[in-house]
Amino acid sequence: MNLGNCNTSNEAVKSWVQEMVHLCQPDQVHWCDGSEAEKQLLTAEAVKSGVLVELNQQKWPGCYYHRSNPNDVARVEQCTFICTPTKDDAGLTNNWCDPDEMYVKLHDLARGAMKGRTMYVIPYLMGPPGSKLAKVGIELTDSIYVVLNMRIMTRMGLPAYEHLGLRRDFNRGLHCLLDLNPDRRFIAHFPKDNTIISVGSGYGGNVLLGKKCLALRIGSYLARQEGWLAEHMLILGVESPEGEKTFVAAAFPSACGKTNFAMMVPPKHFAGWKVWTVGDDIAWMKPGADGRLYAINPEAGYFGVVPGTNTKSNPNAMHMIRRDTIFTNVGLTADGDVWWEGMDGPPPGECLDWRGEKWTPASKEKCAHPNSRFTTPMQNNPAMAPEVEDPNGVPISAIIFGGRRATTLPLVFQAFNWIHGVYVGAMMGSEMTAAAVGGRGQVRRDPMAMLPFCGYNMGDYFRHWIRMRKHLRHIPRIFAVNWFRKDKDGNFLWPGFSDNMRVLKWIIDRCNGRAGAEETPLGWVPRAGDFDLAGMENFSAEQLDEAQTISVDEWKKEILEENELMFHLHDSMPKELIFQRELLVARL
Ligand code: OXD
Ligand code: MN
Repeated sequence: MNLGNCNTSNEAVKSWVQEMVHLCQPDQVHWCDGSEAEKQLLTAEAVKSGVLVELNQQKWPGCYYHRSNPNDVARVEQCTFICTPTKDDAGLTNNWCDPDEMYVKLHDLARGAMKGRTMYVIPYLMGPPGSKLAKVGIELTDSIYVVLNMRIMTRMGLPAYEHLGLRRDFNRGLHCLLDLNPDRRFIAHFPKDNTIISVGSGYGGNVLLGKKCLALRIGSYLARQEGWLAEHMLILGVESPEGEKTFVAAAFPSACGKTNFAMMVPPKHFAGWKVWTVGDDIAWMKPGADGRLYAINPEAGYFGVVPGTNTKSNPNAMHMIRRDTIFTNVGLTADGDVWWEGMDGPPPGECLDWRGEKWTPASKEKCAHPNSRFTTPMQNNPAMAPEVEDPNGVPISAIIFGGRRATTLPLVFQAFNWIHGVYVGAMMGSEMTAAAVGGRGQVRRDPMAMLPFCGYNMGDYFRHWIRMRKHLRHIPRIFAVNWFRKDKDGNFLWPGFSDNMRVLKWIIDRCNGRAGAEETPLGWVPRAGDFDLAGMENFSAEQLDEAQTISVDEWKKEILEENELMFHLHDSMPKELIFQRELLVARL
C-alpha cells in the first residue's frame, strides 16, 4: 500500500504508520502538516461531506458546526481500559484487560476498517516547543473532524517532528470510527507501550487522543516513572495592581467550571487585578532546580462545555469563541447562527436542536446537549498568559481541589500541610455531570478529579503525590473549595463566577503570608475580617458563615462515605492517608 506523501524522515514513525496502514487498509494516507492551507482544504472537504456546517461568517467568522451521532456525546468510562501487564497495576478504579488480549480484539476491529476512507497522520506536540516536559504523539485517524479539532487543541505538524527528531519515544495513537456502534466502542491504553487505540466513537474526549488519553492516562503513568505530575487541573495567574503574579493550579471534576475559573474577570471592586489563563484542563508539573513546582499546559486550545457560557459566567470565553471555533452539538438556526441554554439574549423562535430536530422555546427537550462543546485556539483568549509559551512553565504557589457538593463541603479551607492536602484531594467527592455517560447528580469519590483519568493504581498515585513532597523546597499550599453549596431551599449559597476572585485573593494572600485564618477540624478557614466582601450586592457576612459551616453530623456521614474508596483501595492505600483520616476523626 502506498504511504502517500510522507513528511518525516523518522524511520520509527514511518514503519509504525506502514504497519497500521497494512492493518486498516485505507484508500489513501494524508500526512498532516498543520498549515493554514491544509486547514482550508480539509475544512472545505468537511463542509462538502456534511461533517461540518459553515456558520454565518459575518457573525461567526471562521466558525463551523458539527453534530455527533446521538449515541456518542460524552466520554464512556465503562468502555475505557487500562491495559497494564497485571490487573493490580491498573488498580480497582480502572477497567483492566490483558494487553495481548486487547490488542487482538482491537486489531480485529481495525482490520480493513479504513477501506474506502482516508487515514490522516497527525503529528502533534503536547507542551511548549523546547520544554523538557513536552511530549510527541502521532495520531492516525479516519475522522476529518478529529484532524480539525487536533489542529486547535495541540501544536500540530512541524513542531512535533522537530521535538521528536529521530527518536522513537512518541505516543502511538490509532483511532477508527468504525460504525459508531456502542457495542464496539473501546478506548484502550497500553501504558507500557505508550500506545492508545480508540475505536467506535467520534466524541472529543474519546478521540482527541492528546487530551485525556495521552496527557492524563498515559501521562500520569509516565509521570510516576519520570518524577512529575500529570493532573486534571487548570492553571491561572493572578496579577495584583502592583504587578505581583501568583500562579495557581486547580483540580475540579469535568464540567464543574474549570474553564470559567481559568478565565475569570475579577469583579469591579478588584480594580487593577487581572487573572491570566495558562490552561483550563490539564497541568503537567515538575519540581524545578530551585525547589519550586513548575507547571506547563500541554494543550494549545480549549475544548469547553458550552451550555451556561455567557457574558456573565465567562466574558473572555464569549469573546474567544466568536471566531475560529468548532461548535459540537449546540442548536443551529436557519441563518447559520448557534444557540444554547444559558446563552445571552432570548432563544430563537425556532431552530434545530443538537439532534437536528425542530426546536422551539416551548420544546421540552434541551436545544443544546448538556455536554455540547466549543473547540477554540487558546490565542483567541484575551486573558491568555504570555507564560503559556515558556518552556520552563510557571511556578505554582497553590493547589486547589474542588468538588460540586450541595452540602458538607465549605466554600474554602486550607489544608494543614502537604500530606493533609493530599488526603483532602484524595477523598474529594463530587456530583457527577454530563461530561461522562451515566450517574448524573450522584455523589462519587473523585480523587483529585482524576478518577476517570489515572492511568495506574490509584493507591500508587497517592503514594507518588506524597513522595513529591521530598523533591520540593517551596511547597505549594493546598486548598479545598466548593462553589456549589446550597441552602435548605436549594439556592446556591455563594454567587460564584467573578466573585470567586474573593476566594482566590484569600488563597494567594495565604500563600504570600498576608491573610489570617482560624483553625478548624477541616483545616484553616478565613475569619470574617480575612475575607473581602466589599462591593457584593445582597451578600452578607452571615451568608458567608452559612457557606462556611462545618457540620459534625454531615462530616460523620462523609467519613463513612469515604469508606467506599478506602475499602476499594485497601491493599494499596498509603498508610499516611489512613493516618490523616484518624486525625480528622479525632479533631471532629
Ligand atoms: C473534559 C472532561 O472534556 O473532563 O475536559 O470531560
Ligand atoms: Mn477535563
